[in-house]
Amino acid sequence: MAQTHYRICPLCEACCGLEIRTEGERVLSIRGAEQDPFSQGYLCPKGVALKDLHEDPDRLRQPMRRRGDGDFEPISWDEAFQEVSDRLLPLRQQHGADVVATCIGNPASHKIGLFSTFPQLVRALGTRNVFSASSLDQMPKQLACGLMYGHWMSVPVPDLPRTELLIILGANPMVSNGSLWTVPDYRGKARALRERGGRIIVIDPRRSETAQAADEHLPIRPGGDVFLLLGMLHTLFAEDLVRPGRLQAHVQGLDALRLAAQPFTPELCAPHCGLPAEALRRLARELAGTERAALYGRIGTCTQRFGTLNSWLIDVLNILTGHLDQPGGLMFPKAAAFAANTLGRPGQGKGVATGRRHSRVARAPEVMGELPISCLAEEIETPGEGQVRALITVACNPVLSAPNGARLDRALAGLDFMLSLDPYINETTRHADLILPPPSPLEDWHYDLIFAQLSWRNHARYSEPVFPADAEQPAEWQTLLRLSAIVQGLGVDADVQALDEAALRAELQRLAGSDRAAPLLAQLEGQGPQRWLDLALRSGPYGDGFGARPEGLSLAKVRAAPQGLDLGELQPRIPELLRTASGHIELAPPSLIAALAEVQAALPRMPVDELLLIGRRDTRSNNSWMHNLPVLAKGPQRCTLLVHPDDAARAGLAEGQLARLSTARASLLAPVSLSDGLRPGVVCLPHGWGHDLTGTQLAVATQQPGVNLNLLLDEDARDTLSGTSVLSGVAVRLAAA
Ligand SMILES: Nc1nc2c(c(=O)[nH]1)N[C@H]1C(S)=C(S)[C@@H](COP(=O)(O)OP(=O)(O)OC[C@H]3O[C@@H](n4cnc5c(=O)[nH]c(N)nc54)[C@H](O)[C@@H]3O)O[C@H]1N2
Ligand SMILES: Nc1nc2c(c(=O)[nH]1)N[C@H]1C(S)=C(S)[C@@H](COP(=O)(O)OP(=O)(O)OC[C@H]3O[C@@H](n4cnc5c(=O)[nH]c(N)nc54)[C@H](O)[C@@H]3O)O[C@H]1N2
Ligand code: SF4
Ligand SMILES: [Mo]
Repeated sequence: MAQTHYRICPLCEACCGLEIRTEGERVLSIRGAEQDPFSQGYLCPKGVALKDLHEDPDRLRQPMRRRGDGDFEPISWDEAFQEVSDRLLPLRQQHGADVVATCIGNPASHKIGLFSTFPQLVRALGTRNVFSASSLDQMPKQLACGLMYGHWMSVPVPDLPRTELLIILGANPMVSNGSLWTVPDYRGKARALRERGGRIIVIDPRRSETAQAADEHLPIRPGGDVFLLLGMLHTLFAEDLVRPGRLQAHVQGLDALRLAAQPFTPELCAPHCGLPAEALRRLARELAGTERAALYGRIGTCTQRFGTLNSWLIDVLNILTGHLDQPGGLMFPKAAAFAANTLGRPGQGKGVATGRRHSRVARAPEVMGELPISCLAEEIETPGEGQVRALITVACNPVLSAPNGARLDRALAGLDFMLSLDPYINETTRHADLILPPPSPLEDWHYDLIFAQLSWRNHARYSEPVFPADAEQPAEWQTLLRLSAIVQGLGVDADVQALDEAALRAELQRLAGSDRAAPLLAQLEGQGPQRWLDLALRSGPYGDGFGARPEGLSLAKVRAAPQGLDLGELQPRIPELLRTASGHIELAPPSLIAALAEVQAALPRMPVDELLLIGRRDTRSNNSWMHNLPVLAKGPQRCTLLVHPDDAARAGLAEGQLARLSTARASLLAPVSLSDGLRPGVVCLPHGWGHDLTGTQLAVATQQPGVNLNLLLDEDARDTLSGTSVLSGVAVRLAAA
């Protein structure tokens, strides 16, 4: 008999609610769930591809061990954990804690089991060598927000339903479906904005899909955002447009900011961002002059040399024009569970700090407990005390996703032991001695631990598994807890449920005192992260307080609404949300003000006339890992190099011809696709391709391998404040192949 299930899509930040029809073990259809209060029926082709992912014969269903000849063989879970114990523990004993590095990737942010339990493994390991995809992505935004508002996860999002002017800088939500902004059906919401008379301006080196659906497109020079933003800031002060409104009482550092902005006149900044000075002034005036407006910036502004400054300036501009924490501006979601900015004393906290440790080789500072992923290869290669000889990867594919993947690929081959938690034998995990697979997403329950904190509207949604997992298959939290137990010397057979229970009891004692811990524990529902979720929901801002507010939320209540609970539109949250030591919004964090000196030093040097490479995303891709799914892989090759006709003519290139693209790091060949939507002098290639390495098991992806853009990029190029790699605006040479 056919059954209908409601399931939140775990593949991208949009978190769409899906309606999945099944019969027996088969998926019959996947559609957007119309009644979902949050995504209202929206889905993209990747949501439909969950069926292919579930059925993919290449998706691992058993632990795999690499043999001497390089081939993988399936082994039992017991054997696998024994192998970890036999190989990891002696290395730690001999070389100390830093010998093991960990690296966690993008899908972990979509998996409560991974995200909530991985920190325990890291704590058990006690290594400073903690890496993640954050330093290829959003770290600048988190650092800037941490410094300004006091917590890494206090990131404001556009209040799209109520805005009249949306300025988008370095983001393409039409294709990416939003990032650090959970906004399913951006397209529909953007259309509604324009239909009610609002405007959208997109600032992007390429006339992206988002720019095509906007009122205006400004083709900025890649990497020029810091100059654009400083030129706008200068204008606000110069033209007396600074009006923080309600936030006036809650900001600090305005004078320092005014002083810092002084040198950056639009005339000085304009050539560096490749836009006329008048455009900078006009943008500042429009932002200041529109009652409900939001300036939103994303990955294009983060993966740059001045990524943290960009992220900071974006929020500063919103604040100074009265658009932060205001309806129609940038607002802070209030998540039902796990949001640190709803915990502890409202209005004040400890703030954030960086640089408590440094990487061994480059001396790069720790940020949010992590070192830059671009330092991983050198930490493996460089001999000496603290050298990394073992690696645990969790849901990441840095051989394709990190700069100079070729170097990392070589480094991984030299490790003494590598363990990967991953469903595929791909470009990275082919180096693993052991791969431990997750259940299929359809065999796992789901709750968005992260993205509810970044959502266009407040909500609480939980999905049950669609299918039961194989009896042998542990949930990923169980795998991680078992690994932690092994590392702690508790053996391969430790009772991980009991360990989890002990941790939960300790947390309850901390929250409620030792007398109340036991009865509260007895009230919590489920096992593992489910109980932590129940605790977070019940003690959270909408919670039932364990009976104190009977109408409030609990896990049972959220589960009883399979299509999700709507918690209403975004509400102003300042000062309650602040967790800075001062209890104010820090407009001028000293480290950021100091870093402006580097921007100033760049001003006298006029940009040279060079070709700059940027990236792009495609609806049918998800970074590096969904090219093996037939429904997404079909159709024309998408790993093409977009070239402006003028630049193509100069290089003697025509449509469809192979171009050679080179940097100091590497050179690769890609088919040219002419596009007058690019700013002249900019070429554009997607990342996540290059599936032609031997030893992977990706039957579909290898048929259309594409090329790895990251081979061209320099692993040493970073935003120094956040450790985030420079992935955009990189100078390249272009020639006919
Ligand atoms: N279909 C699909 N969706 C995805 C993903 C995917 O791979 N495929 N990946 C997911 C992930 S992990 C993330 S982090 C999000 C990212 O989501 P977004 O931040 O929306 O990322 P992109 O779509 O890459 O859009 C970045 C835009 O920045 C522009 N850009 C490049 N350089 C510059 C610059 O120097 N300045 C400015 N102003 N703009 C610049 C690019 O042309 C591009 O249009 O997408 C997520 N969603
Ligand atoms: N040049 C360039 N490089 C980029 C970017 C760019 O814009 N330009 N974008 C960057 C960004 S924003 C990001 S987030 C990174 C992403 O970097 P990564 O996280 O390294 O890359 P993904 O391609 O997302 O790889 C995800 C991995 O997780 C595995 N996986 C999928 N589902 C599960 C699961 O349920 N459990 C487990 N254990 N594993 C799973 C997949 O098989 C794959 O190996 O790439 C970055 N790299
Ligand atoms: S936009 Fe697509 S991939 Fe993202 S959550 Fe929705 S259906 Fe899934
Ligand atoms: Mo990302």
